[in-house]
Amino acid sequence: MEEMDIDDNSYKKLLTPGGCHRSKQLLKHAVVCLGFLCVVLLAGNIGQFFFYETHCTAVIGVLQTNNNITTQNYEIDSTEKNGVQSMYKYLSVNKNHLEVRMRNLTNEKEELQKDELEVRFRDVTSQRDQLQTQYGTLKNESDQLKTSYDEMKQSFREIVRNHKNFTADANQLQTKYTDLQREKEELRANFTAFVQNTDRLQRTYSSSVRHEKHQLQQSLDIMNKSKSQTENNYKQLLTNYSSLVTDTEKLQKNLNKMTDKVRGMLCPKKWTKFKTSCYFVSTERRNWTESRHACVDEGADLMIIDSHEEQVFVNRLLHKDQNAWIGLTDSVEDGVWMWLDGNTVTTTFWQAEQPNNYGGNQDCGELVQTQSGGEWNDDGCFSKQISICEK
Ligand SMILES: [Ca+2]
Ligand SMILES: [Ca+2]
Ligand SMILES: [Ca+2]
Repeated sequence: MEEMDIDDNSYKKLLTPGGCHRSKQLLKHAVVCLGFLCVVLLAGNIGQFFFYETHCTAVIGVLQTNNNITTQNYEIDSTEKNGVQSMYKYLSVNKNHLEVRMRNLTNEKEELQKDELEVRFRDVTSQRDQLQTQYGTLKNESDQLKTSYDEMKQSFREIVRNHKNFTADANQLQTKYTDLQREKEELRANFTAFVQNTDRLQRTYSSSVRHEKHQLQQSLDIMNKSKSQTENNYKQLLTNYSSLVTDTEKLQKNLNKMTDKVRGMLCPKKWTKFKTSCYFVSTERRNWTESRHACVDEGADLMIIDSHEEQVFVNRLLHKDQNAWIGLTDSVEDGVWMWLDGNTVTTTFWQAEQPNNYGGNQDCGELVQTQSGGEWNDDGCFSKQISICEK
């Protein structure tokens, strides 16, 4: 009967929540072991119960039979009767104890199953959350991969397009290379022909050059002879030219004499003759340009003083201190006085401190009547005064 004592503290210590939560794996093993142990204990208790029930009933029956026999045959030993009764009470108490323990074990088993389900639910929930997180991560990675795939696909298309372009360029370059090769061959052929021609010319050069040199030498001799003849002819021509110039000068002098005679005989009315020229002093006042136009209209021009004698003659045509335009100007280059026939003035009869280009605007010359035969002054061309024409 002592083997039926069970150590409850050991079971409780093993089945505490802290022990069950060490690990999922340990819990599973513990639950399996506890279940198996509970089944074994339950079977043992049930066996004990039935054993005690059977044996005690049998013992009681035997004892009752013996008691009846003993009562019938012998005097009943009151001490043994009390012992049997004590044993019966003990067995009854033990039976109740086992029933209570069985209920406790059943409750503990249900508690353990409930805790296990909660733990499993939490584990499954945690795994679901992890899977959800992993699913999100995988989805992001999938999206990134898809984006990368699209980009790579686009890049691949560009590469294919570039490849096509490169291929086309390569074909063009190949065509150009072929053309260049053909041109190179043609140039090489031309160069070879050129070299051959050069060699042929080089061979013929010596003989032809010698022949041409001989001909040139003959031509040079002929030209030297011609040169001597030409030089002689040139000298003769120079002599002839000098005699012609002399004759021309003589003719020109004769012509001048004839002209003087003609002019001496003809001078327009109101014009005054001096040597070979005719002079006219206008009465109307005009500026220098208008005065010249008036002279030109008469077939003349503003007078040119060629000598002091001519100036003295003209000076007598003017009244006392009268000014008259003559054909003298420095309008082309200030300070460079020229006659209207384009000749530079050499002999001058300027007044004292003239020409002074007064006011920076005196470019036309005038004859000023004086007792000494007249003097020159530069005046503004816009000034209106009389003029002297000569033809
Ligand atoms: Ca003159
Ligand atoms: Ca001037
Ligand atoms: Ca002046």
